[in-house]
Amino acid sequence: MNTDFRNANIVVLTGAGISAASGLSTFRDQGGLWDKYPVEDIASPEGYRRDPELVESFYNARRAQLDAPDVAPNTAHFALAKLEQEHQGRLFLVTQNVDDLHERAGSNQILHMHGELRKACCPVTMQPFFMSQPFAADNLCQCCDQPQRLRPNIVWFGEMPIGMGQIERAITECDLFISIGTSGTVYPAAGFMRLAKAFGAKAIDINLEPSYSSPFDTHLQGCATQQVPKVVE
Ligand code: BV8
Repeated sequence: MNTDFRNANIVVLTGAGISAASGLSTFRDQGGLWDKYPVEDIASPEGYRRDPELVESFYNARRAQLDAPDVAPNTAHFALAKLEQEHQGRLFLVTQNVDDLHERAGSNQILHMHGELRKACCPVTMQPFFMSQPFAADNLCQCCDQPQRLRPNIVWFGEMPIGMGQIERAITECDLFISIGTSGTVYPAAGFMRLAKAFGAKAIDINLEPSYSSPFDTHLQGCATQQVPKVVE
């Protein structure tokens, strides 16, 4: 890490692009998830109410993909785990991703603001917990008098992302904001860079292409597996 930032408070925001090299589809690239599935039917509470089986099959398929032998953390995930080691307590990693590749690379302090594929939650309590079996009509919660159909622990459009207070505090206190592999189209995550800059942080964007119209201080254009290790070393 550049000597200027050795003692800095750093916030890293990751999106689907950091997991692309691990074989997980992004959303809005050519052939991405939203090319194959209508987002309003899949990633919204209304879509889930309309057709829970469709939504369950979408998330069951993505959960199964996480266990595929060729899906593993890549050098960008490992570089961030190394950065966490070096920046004990001063690195805040917030991810829009619902995969577990940051964990599998060794990162510990991770906030999944859009939820996690490997977790389910009761639609009443919204309490998340790890679940290995697939989502299905007879897969019911045990916490309610009237057992409820367990739903994916995923933040859908129109639902409040997880940990917003914690995220905003970290961003307003950081000296360096690094965005990796996100198109910057989904709020509130898409507004984090502006918030960081408003509080005086430097902002770096790592992306295959410039993802935001607004001015990052630095654009490192290229694959995350190449660019992230360079920033961290
Ligand atoms: C909320 C489910 C409020 C998880 C997802 C009008 C204007 C502004 C905002 C809105 C609006 N209308 C509605 C809104 C709000 C809405 C929103 O932002 N809509 C957008 C589309 C306009 N947001 C919400 O609804 C959020 N909630 O606002 O709640 C609220 C307040 C109080 C009380 C209640 C509610 C909820 C947002 C979360 C939605 N869930 N998905 C899942 O299934 O995985 S969104 C989905 O997009 C994923 O979560 C994903 O993480 C997220 C962002 O996508 P990216 O990660 O950026 O992926 P993408 O494919 O887009 O881009 C990949 C990038 O990587 C590209 O730039 C590519 O170039 C790059 N790349 C590719 N390969 C590589 C690479 N880079 C480097 N290396 C590579 N190898």
